[in-house]
Amino acid sequence: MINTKTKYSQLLMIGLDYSGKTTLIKRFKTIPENSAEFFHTTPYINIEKITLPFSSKACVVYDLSGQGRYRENWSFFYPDVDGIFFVVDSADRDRLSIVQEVLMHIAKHPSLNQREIPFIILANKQDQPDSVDELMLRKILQVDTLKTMNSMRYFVKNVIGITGQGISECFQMFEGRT
Ligand SMILES: Nc1nc2c(ncn2[C@@H]2O[C@H](COP(=O)(O)OP(=O)(O)OP(=O)(O)O)[C@@H](O)[C@H]2O)c(=O)[nH]1
Ligand SMILES: [Mg+2]
Repeated sequence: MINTKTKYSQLLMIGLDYSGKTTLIKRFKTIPENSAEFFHTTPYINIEKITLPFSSKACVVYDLSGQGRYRENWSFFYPDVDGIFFVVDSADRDRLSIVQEVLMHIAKHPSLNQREIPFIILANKQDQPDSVDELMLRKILQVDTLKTMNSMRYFVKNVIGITGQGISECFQMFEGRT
C-alpha cells in the first residue's frame, strides 16, 4: 500500500464483481472539472489518483476486484482508508442476498471496529428497469442493523455508473459534507 497518510486522502472501492466499480471511477474521471491522473491497473486492483470535487484535495482511489477469490484482500486496506464506496448492481436481484452477507462480514471485521469513516453504498445501475432503488436496498441490505455493528457512517445513494449520475453526491458524503 502506498504511504499517503499526510499527502492524500484514501478511498476504497469494493463490491461484488460486475457491480460497476471500475466503470464508476473511470466515468468520474471523464467529467472535465475532475482532474485525474492514471496510476496503476492490474486485473485485481485499479489505482487512480483524483482531485476531490468539493475540497480540491488529492485522493488515491483503490478500486479492487470483487471476484470471490480476491475479496479477502479487501481487508488489507481497512486500517488506513478514509472512506469506503461499496458498489451494488441494483438490477442483479438474485445476488442481493450475497451482497447482504458480504456487508455483514465486512461490518464485523476487527479492523473496521473503531473506524469512524463514511461507508457509502452505491445503488448502481439505476437506469435498468428492474433495478432496486436506494430506499428498497436500505431494507434488503439491513442497513439499520449494519449501523449498530460499528462506528462507520452508512449512506445509500442511487447512481448510474455509465452516465455518472449521483457520483458527485457520493464524493460529497466521502468528504463529510452531508
Ligand atoms: N446498465 C448499466 N450498466 C453498468 C452501469 N455501471 C456499470 N455497468 C456495466 O456493468 C459491467 C461491469 O462493470 P465493471 O465496472 O467492470 O464492474 P466491476 O465492479 O469493476 O467488476 P470487477 O472488477 O470484476 O469486480 C460493465 O459491462 C459495465 O458497462 C450502469 O450504471 N448501468
Ligand atoms: Mg473492476
